[in-house]
Amino acid sequence: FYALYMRSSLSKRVVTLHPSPRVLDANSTTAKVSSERFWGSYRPQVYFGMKTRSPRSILTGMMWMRQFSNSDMNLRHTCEQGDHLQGYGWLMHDGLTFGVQEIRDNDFTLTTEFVKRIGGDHGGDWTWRITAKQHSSAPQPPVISLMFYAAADTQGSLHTHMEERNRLASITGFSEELGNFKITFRKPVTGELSSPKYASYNYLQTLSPGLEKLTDIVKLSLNRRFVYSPPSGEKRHYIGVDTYKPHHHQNQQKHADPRKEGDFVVHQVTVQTPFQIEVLFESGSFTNRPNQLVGSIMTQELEKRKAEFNLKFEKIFGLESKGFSQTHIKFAKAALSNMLGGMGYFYGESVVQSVYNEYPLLYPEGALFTAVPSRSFFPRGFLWDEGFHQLLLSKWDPQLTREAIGHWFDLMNIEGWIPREQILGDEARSKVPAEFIVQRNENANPPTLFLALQELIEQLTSRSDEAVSKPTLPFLRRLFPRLKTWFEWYNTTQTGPKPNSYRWRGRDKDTNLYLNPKTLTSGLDDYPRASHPSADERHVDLHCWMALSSGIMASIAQLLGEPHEDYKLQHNVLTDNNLLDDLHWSEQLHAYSDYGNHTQNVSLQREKVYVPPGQPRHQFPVARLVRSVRRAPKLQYVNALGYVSLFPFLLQILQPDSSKLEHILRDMRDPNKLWTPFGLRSLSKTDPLYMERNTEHDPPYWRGPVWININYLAVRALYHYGNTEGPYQEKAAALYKELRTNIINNVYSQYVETGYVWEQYSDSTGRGQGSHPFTGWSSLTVLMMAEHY
Ligand code: 6A9
Repeated sequence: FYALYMRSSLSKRVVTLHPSPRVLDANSTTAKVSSERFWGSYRPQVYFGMKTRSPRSILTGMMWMRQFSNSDMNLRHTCEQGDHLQGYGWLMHDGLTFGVQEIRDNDFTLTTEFVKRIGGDHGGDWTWRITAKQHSSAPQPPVISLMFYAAADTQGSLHTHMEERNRLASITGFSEELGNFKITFRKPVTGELSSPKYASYNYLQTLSPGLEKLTDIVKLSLNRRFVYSPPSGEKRHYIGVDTYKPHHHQNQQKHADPRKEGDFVVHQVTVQTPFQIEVLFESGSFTNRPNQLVGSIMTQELEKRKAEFNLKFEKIFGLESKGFSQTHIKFAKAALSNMLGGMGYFYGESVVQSVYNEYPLLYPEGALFTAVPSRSFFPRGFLWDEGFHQLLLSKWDPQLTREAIGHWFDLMNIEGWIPREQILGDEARSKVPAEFIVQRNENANPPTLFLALQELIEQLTSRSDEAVSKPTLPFLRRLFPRLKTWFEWYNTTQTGPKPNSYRWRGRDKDTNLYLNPKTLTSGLDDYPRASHPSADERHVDLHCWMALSSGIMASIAQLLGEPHEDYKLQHNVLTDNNLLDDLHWSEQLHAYSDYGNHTQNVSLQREKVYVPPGQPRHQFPVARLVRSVRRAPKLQYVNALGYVSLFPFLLQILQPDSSKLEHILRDMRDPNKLWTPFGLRSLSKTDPLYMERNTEHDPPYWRGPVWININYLAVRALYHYGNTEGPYQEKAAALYKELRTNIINNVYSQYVETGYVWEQYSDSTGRGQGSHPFTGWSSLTVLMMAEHY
């Protein structure tokens, strides 16, 4: 009985939240407490949409499609790489009051702008302005349908108000947090002062069975029976949302979960370019507004915000005074703005598992205010990405950083674990394949939030604008109990076999299938580690993360007047260069290295296997790749040269006079090893696994390509060693200039050429590859331009 009891109570631990007071008050994101940040473009997964920072917000958004084109189904809504847009993203966004986005579709460009106006008790008003212009290459001005929508997430109500037969002129509504509100759809015009353009109107009013279904509902309701007949042109049938209840509706109702249903209203306007349309949201409790935020008033407001944005950008990053060209500055503004415009507010439950659970469990519901790596491919929170994001965002708006970090720490469980990938809510879950959803509580991810905290502390002493950094101290005080537990979690669950060594848990187990079993938890996925995962391993990158973290723990504890000696002591031990050399310096490689049960003599071999009946393609022998091990593994250094071997340098653990720096700087600058004209490649050209795929279906990822987060750390470390007295100072300073220039030039020219910032860059051609737009850590290029480290 006791064993059973223990088991069931242990099995609940993984889903039990940490008991200390939350970093953020439960009402911290409400309109009352934080009206300026209530509404925002907190839906990074759609091209254009806004919501409030509430668990069940009213959602607003826009879809669009081109009429009379050859390809029928070009409905755009969620950001999809498959849409093959020429580019899209925020060109300006202050993370607070306004944003300007440009979306380049095939024959036309949509500019989507918003401005907020605070007033009343519910977060105030906002206005959207959509401007459409055809490209000069377009054979004739395209006819486009914009579909504006509002959707209630299980609570709140929406009512339609018609003008003429089928023009939805406005929506009035009510929700718990917004109170009464009104959304008005203005008619399309060519310019601010011109009269309305010819347009056709449609609308749809229905119930949505879940927020992840909005695109499908619109698609299923489309009908070709409508006629577009401009005064001076031919009549043509166009596609519109049908005003009648769509047929599928009854079917869907049968399976619908009434707890997830919500009102869903769509206003479609079909009009030829060029045009401009405004949509207004007016809050019922905002009773003394001076005027409506439309037309010339909207233009004035936009101009004012743009000017303020430009001033603030120059004040913080100083790119003009550094002599960057206007196009470079435009790029940097877009990179920052898209990270700001990529802030999301997510709400829901993770799916988690510990060794004590037979099946995954649902984590308690929670909120996450976070930046995302990529609006298209992974629009959700990733733990170690966020530390890098906040390095940039904290320069712009430290309050935003404090709130993001606060949210992450409030998701910590009683053990001190924070799930690595946050897939919260149905909308987020619908984008992730099943095998990636479950998060396991033995798995870590680099504690990069310490980097962001380090920046916040530095601002306390150096920042001239004291009002901005002052709230950091009380913030740290509230954070501290959780921070201690988080640090302790790493320090106890990720220890290695020798004293003061560390080991990532959660490596791939099925070693036959992979050339090298992956270590997703380290963040460096397929970067080569010991060929045979075992408890004998020790990982040099994790050692360095812990060395860094213990130091920042010591600083924060000291700042708060808390006991800090133990952290300091641990920091001294972990940064002891002799210990580091004992644990991780490989004389054979002349570089720092992981250690473990390892052999280099592995390869993927094509093997015929018999697939048992019941499996797809059974009874036919099929060929697949299986790992063959030609020499037995033994305990030894892994000897892979690449990002992992640089960590003692990257995180500045090495003393400036360490003779190891000589080897590191030489390997970095060697074009046959790590140096490329586009930044440092992740794995040396000389490594046997360089650009090797891990399985038939798994191309190389961290085995050659250039990644900007690690390159940022490298540039920053070079800056440090280049400004610190020592035998390698000059060498570091020279490399700093070269590496910085290479990275900036390549990320910039790829942006100009392709329209996007990318997840990684080819080490042989510099071409952007992987997911795009990727304005997560690749946007750290801005900090390299500004030389803010
Ligand atoms: C796969 C695909 C529609 C991988 O940037 C986020 C992470 C990094 O933290 C990590 O270091 N990326 C890097 O190695 C992307 C991870 C994407 C996993 C989701 C599902 C969705 O299909």
